[in-house]
Amino acid sequence: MKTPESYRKHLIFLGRRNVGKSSLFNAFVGAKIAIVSDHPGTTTDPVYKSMELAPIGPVMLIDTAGLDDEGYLGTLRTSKTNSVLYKADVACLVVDSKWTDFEDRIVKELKSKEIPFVVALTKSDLGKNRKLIELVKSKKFTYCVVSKYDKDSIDTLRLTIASVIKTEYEPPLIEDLVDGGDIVVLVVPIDLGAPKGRLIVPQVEAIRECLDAEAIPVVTKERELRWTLESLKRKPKLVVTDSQAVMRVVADVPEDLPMTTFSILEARHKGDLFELIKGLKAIKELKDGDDVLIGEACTHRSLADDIARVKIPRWLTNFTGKNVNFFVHSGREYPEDIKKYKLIVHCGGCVITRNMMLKRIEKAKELGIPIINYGVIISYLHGILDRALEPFPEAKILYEEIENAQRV
Ligand SMILES: Nc1nc2c(ncn2[C@@H]2O[C@H](COP(=O)(O)OP(=O)(O)OP(=O)(O)O)[C@@H](O)[C@H]2O)c(=O)[nH]1
Ligand code: SF4
Ligand SMILES: [Mg+2]
Repeated sequence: MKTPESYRKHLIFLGRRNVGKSSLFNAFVGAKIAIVSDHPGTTTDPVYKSMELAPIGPVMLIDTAGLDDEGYLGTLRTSKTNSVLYKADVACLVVDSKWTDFEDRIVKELKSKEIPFVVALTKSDLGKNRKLIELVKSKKFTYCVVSKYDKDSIDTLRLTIASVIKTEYEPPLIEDLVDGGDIVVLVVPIDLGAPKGRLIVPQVEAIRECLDAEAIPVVTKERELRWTLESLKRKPKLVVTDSQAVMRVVADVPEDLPMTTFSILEARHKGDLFELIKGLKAIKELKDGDDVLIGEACTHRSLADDIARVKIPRWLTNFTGKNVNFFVHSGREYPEDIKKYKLIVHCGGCVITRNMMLKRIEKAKELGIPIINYGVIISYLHGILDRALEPFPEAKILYEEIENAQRV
């Protein structure tokens, strides 16, 4: 249960109202978490439940409101369901007695978002889905015939869903950059923004991956960094710092010692480092009055000198000299309408899955909106991105090409 949400596969139950989504959700969980009733429109907001689901592993199950809901409230519910789609690694499209335009529309949406899905033909105990089975077969969809009263059918559905989940290569955070015996210095500021009594996800992950690689992680605050480096008998392989302390750290790390930031490691681990570097092209093209979206994947308490609301706008304004409008969006649901933005600056997305982050990047790419992450932009605006990209030579070449092209 302690697996962070960002490591869980997200399984979403979708379908029209009253088809039996919440019943299947509860059957998977093995408890009455979501309200079930014969009244259409019972589920209004997405319902989440994290659990271990063999053979998939840690999952986040998401029950949703019916997608055929009408009226103002209905539109609100369906738009919430739509925004949850960005989280899905896999979907279970629940259908009871008939296949309608709504199912076609949902399938189209799932395909366009490349979300694998299984059609659950439910309420089989009522014996009414024979024709539906033929139809779904003819459409060549992966399907399962189920009933909430038949435990075996629920087990088959679970295995079928597991079989369609994509298992893609996920670049590690740091493990492939270090070897056994290497010393890695991790710089972790403990300032007002640090959570009480613990470290944040990328810091914990980096420590764990170093240990997995049999490397030696040395954790220090930025103020003690110089002294830490002087105390080490062997030269470290790499220094990794929190982006916000990067200027101070650069000053204390000798030129011949490679360094980078947690956010740049996250850009590769959670997203697409190349795409997030390409977005830099937009910075010098910003004009007065342009809109810039600052996206954060969680709603944390904002501080007086908040990175999204104060620091990035200040640094970007100083760098460009332009009067740009900044909009901050925080939270796991991503805004549907991002067309107006000339640039998106996104956080490292440590609390969301790689798949969710890639979807955010993909959406920006589709609309032709450049996107950068905090780590890339902070190092860039402080003139040290070439240094921070040292562990990633190909990314560094791409960055140099962008810089050279803009110089011409
Ligand atoms: N016979 C039978 N009835 C079922 C089955 N699954 C669900 N139902 C019934 O269908 C009705 C709707 O079930 P829900 O699980 O609330 O459906 P839902 O899709 O979540 O509905 P909304 O939240 O309103 O969109 C309830 O009366 C359930 O008892 C099933 O496998 N067999
Ligand atoms: S703002 Fe982004 S990077 Fe920062 S803690 Fe939240 S999800 Fe993680
Ligand atoms: Mg429901």
